[in-house]
Amino acid sequence: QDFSAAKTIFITGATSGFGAATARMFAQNGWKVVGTGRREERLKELQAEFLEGQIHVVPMDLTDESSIKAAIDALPESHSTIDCLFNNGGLALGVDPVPNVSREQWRTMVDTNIMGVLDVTLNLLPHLKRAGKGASIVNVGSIAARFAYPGGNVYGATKAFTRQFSYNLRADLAGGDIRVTSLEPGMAKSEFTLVRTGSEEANEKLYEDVLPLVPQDIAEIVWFLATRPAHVNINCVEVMPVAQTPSAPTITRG
Ligand code: NDP
Ligand code: 8X3
Repeated sequence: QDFSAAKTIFITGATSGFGAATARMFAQNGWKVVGTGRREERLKELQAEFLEGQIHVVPMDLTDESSIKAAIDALPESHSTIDCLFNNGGLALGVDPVPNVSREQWRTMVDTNIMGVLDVTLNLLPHLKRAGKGASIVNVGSIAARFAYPGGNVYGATKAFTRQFSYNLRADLAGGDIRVTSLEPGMAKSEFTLVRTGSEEANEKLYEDVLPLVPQDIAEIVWFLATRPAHVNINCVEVMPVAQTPSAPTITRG
């Protein structure tokens, strides 16, 4: 098959969860995909599921600017015009409230969820500009940016950064072709809680007796966003499973 006229999505965190589901959905619909993440084996598995020339994979560490630059500089010509950037890779570490926290975990969240998104965005802008009308950036925030909960401390704050950066970036790009969306999911089943807690048991417990969002739900939203007519910018999408609600702030008595 000839993919020369196909559009291309660049995905951070394509090795798991939302990123992996989005990579598959776009590839199934004829797009070319650039899949990135640290786990090379998983990237190769993803690539092998599709036709030769459709998926370009490259290991990339969001906490390392030189790794980001190297991955983007080495994009093959076939995958170097980027129609959609899915800034998805990220993580939470720790569930305990302040002060029972680890400065190292805080630093990793800031480096990954904030600096990683900034470095990828800045380095990919020329490639998005080349795509012209209809190009888009989808940044993954979280409901944790707006709804506080104990233990959400730095994770939620990094996602509040993502949300405001999305809006500010749109202001800076005004008059150009690139759209920007802040996509803010609630509870979803992926490796997120396993990474956050390091515990299979905690992971199982969180999803007990509840129907969370699944990565495919997010992939479908990214597809919708990336395929709107070029003059339409959806600023923000907040999505939760029906089992979750934006509840009232809690009150502590006594
Ligand atoms: P997963 O843990 O399943 O996937 C996270 C992805 O991020 C992996 O592909 C991982 O790749 C990548 N990643 C993490 N750290 C780095 C790094 N240093 N360098 C490169 N890639 C990295 O979780 P989700 O799919 O759920 O998470 C995707 C995004 O969605 C995250 O930003 C998360 O904060 C956000 N989110 C998740 C929600 C949920 O309930 N699941 C709800 C709201 C938002 P690798 O380890 O191979 O590097
Ligand atoms: C993940 C959603 O509420 O578990 O971003 O932190 S939450």
